[in-house]
Amino acid sequence: MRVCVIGLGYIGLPTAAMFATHGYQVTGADTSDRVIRALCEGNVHIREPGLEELVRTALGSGNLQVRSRPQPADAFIISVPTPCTHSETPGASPGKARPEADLSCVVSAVESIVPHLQPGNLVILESTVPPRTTSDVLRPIVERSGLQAAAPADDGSTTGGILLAHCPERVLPGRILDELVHNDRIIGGLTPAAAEKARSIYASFVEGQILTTEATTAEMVKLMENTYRDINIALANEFALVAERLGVDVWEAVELANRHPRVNILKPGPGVGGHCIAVDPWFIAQMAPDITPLIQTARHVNDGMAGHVVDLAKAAVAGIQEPVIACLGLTYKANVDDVRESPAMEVLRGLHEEGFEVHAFDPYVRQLPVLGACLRDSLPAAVAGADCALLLTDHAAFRSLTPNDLEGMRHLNVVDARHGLDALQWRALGRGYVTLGTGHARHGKEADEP
Ligand code: SAJ
Repeated sequence: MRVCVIGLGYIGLPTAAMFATHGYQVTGADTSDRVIRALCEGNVHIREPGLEELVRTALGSGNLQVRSRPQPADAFIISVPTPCTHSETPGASPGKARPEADLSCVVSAVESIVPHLQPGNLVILESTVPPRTTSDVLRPIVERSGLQAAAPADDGSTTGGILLAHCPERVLPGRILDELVHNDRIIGGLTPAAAEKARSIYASFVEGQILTTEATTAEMVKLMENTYRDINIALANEFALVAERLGVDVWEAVELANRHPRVNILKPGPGVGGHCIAVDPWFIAQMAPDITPLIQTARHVNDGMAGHVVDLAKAAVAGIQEPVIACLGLTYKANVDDVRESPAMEVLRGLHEEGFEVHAFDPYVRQLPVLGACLRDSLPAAVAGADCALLLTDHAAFRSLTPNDLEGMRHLNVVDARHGLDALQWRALGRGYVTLGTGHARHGKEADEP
């Protein structure tokens, strides 16, 4: 059976490689020349544990081919980005302040397969989309092929029409290969026959349960999962702000509260990044803006945390002439190389707007998409002459930092926005150490000589 995966990004590439190493003839298509060139040379453009080996095995076996255009196949899997459109983005509805899904990549990916569609083909959308996208946006495009996407296959036959399904990816960056195999999978078919056909191909490598439903429910399930997490992170962030005001250590309080058997409060931090959790709640809100105040408020609470971290850094360098701030960690979470929607970028922007000189270092980042900060290639270079070190991402490499690692600083002030450092060790210094969500942050501090 031939599978064509459109979009060779964080999800599409591992998925293509999985099918190719489980007996399918796979074409991976991507519009980016850079991606195709890298893969043709055997290089994997995404850092993810185990992915390079898997892709090389798939390419080496001849079961995975990469192309700049889709090829005829029995099953097409669409795995392209669905970012948010903001009101200022070209094409966004005028006067809309609320972000909405930008479906342009999904639309052009589906349009690109229409000329190849044959009766009985399966089309699966993996990209995260607003509810009803499969039925209201994809179906009419697929039917431009002259084939029906809904009716003929209800009796279980695959002749006559196109089988259309939504099968949202649910894997965690950093654990993608493991979760692709072991997580339960939700498949929503436009018809039961479409869901069944999609189930049969994922069953080649999925060891978790495969649960079938209809397409709009599957779209909603995916969005509900990430919205649930966003709202719970917002709650943790709000607790952190209250704790600062009241002189409580939120980290200790959360740990104690989580001893309750039915409580699991998440971690406060500088905000929520990545291409999923910071975006997906808006896809629900856009379908029902008048009845989703909780979802929208949570988004605003999480987005507001970057500004709060800027204020903590500002307090830490108060009184210092022409202060320099060294930002450590730029990716949206620990131990990944992804800066999409990273709250660290908002912090850099905010510090720059406040007029601070900003140096930045992240072991996973070689280019800075934000103007106004200077990317350094090592920790010592980033902290040299700085008046405040601001931990924005708790990469493993940063968690064991000691004051000795920061000895090049002009003033030894440390703001830990992740609770990533060993608080006991740093607090024992009795100077210059502030953690987000603690009473220590409330008071700010005097700048100390190292
Ligand atoms: N974060 C916190 N506090 C926490 C947990 C996370 O501030 O307690 C922040 C992280 O630092 C990061 C952001 O939230 O900036 C998101 O990180 P994450 O690890 O929670 O999630 P993602 O975006 O890497 O992956 C999520 C996952 N969804 C859920 O856990 C419900 C993953 O399973 C999805 O497949 C993925 O979104 C996706 O593609 O939708």
